Amino acid sequence: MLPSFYSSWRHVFKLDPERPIDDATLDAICTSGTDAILVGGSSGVTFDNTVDLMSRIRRYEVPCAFELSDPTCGVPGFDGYFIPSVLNTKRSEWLIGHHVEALRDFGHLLPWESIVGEAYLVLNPDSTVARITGAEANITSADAVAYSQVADRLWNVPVLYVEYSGAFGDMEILKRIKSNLKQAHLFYGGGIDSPERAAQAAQAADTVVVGNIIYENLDAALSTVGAVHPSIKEQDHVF
Ligand code: 1GP
Repeated sequence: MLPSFYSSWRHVFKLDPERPIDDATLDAICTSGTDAILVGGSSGVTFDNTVDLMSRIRRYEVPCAFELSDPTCGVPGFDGYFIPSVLNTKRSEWLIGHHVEALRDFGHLLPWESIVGEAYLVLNPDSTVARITGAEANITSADAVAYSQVADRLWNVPVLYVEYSGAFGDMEILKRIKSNLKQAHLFYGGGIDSPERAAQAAQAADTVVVGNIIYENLDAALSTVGAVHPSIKEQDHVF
């Protein structure tokens, strides 16, 4: 059976091992009522900074998963691992090449029972991930749906991640993508910096991912949890 540790997640905070975070901020994030912490970053992720961050998060009960884009950073001890592939890149190493190399060298070590393939559709051309992977992010809504269907219907990927990292995305495109999915779990991330945006994204996506704002405005970041999980807001867990 495929791993499904993420299937009930509605709200996730994404922490970047390369970015410093103080204990008080980490405590607020991990006890916020979010469903999980996702560890990952587009650049500067190392084995050491990942171990360091994971061991600090592990003091809390919140589930914690790792987006693994470099096998040399394969830190054991997470609840689950996502392995991203970029759908809309012309540079095939980001779609499949790095993965083949990684499995050739490390496949025998991988904890397959907790590994999930994650198809990324990168839609912000100015994002670091678009630049690094050479993603063709300026695509039409019809193309975005078609990419999603390739991943969902032809390849049966468990998770489709619509990535606008650094900018709030087009919610109409997100809704169109969602309504055309047959089985994939839909992650959305990018520019969520308020309860309103979190609620909007949560109307279309199965899971919303909140990243950057954690480092810019902690209160605003925390307010996104209650927008996705109204019961947490009512219980006054957040403020
Ligand atoms: C980044 O999708 C996540 O990979 C979250 O995006 O940093 O813009 O919130 P933001």
